[in-house]
Amino acid sequence: MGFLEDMQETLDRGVSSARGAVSGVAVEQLGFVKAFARMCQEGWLQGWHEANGGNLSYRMTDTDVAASRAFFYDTPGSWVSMGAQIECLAGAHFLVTRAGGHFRTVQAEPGRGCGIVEVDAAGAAWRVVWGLKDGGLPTSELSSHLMAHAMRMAATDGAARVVYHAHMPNLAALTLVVPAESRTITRLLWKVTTECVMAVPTGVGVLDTLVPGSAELARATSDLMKEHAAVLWAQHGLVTTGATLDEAFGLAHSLEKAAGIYLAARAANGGAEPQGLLSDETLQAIIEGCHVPTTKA
Ligand code: 2HA
Ligand code: ZN
Repeated sequence: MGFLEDMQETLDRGVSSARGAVSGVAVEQLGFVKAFARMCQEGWLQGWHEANGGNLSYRMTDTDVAASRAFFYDTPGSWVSMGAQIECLAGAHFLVTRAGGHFRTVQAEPGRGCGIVEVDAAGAAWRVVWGLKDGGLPTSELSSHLMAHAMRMAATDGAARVVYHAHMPNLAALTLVVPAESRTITRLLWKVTTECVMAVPTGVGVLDTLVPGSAELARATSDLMKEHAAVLWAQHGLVTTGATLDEAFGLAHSLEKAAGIYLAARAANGGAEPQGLLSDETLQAIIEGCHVPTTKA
């Protein structure tokens, strides 16, 4: 889209050009938006976001909201019911990826590939207030994200700000050969390297196959997030959470790497369980010796 069409779109959404001109740094240039777009790019480069696969949301700070507000649409999108009242999200603003959008293209045009949604004062509905150009909607997994945000905020005294969903090949392959069970997969990944339990001390909750975007998937994910900062969806992908974009990405990266090492070792061993997995005793020694705050061992 050229500059003039871009301008027309902005005017159509009701942001006055005069206000935009006097209000300082455009939303696309703000640090949290640049970091969000960079993470989308990094996930794409990892090979975790084919086509429209994956989604990302970030709960904005008051400072982020104050820096962006002058650029919000004069005519925001209509309120959309969340189907539930989530009081801790009342008045929150989230930067989220676009439904059907491709991570590959977010960095090139953040105002199209992502947008800001505002939650109403009751915590019961959301609307688009910036970005998602040309009538785009937030990710199809928005209800999973919002419920996950609420659960992890409660689990972390409000520290959690990021929910990240990606389609990574090794973790998906793992769910094709190992029972989709939280304790089994957590312990297996922790036993692959001495670092995994430190990188992912809350382990990984695992859900058997559920319909993408469904209320059931959202509910089951948030239930597991009482204990786990990461939840694996069998035959689908991973959801991680964190206080920062880096933390959520690092969790995802650590789990995917451990899954890759396990699968490579198993293939090299003729398909049988590798002999060198850490023993229960060694794993326990690492947890105690490194004071790892695991939620379960
Ligand atoms: O955004 O990844 O789970 C597409 C998906 C749905
Ligand atoms: Zn997905």
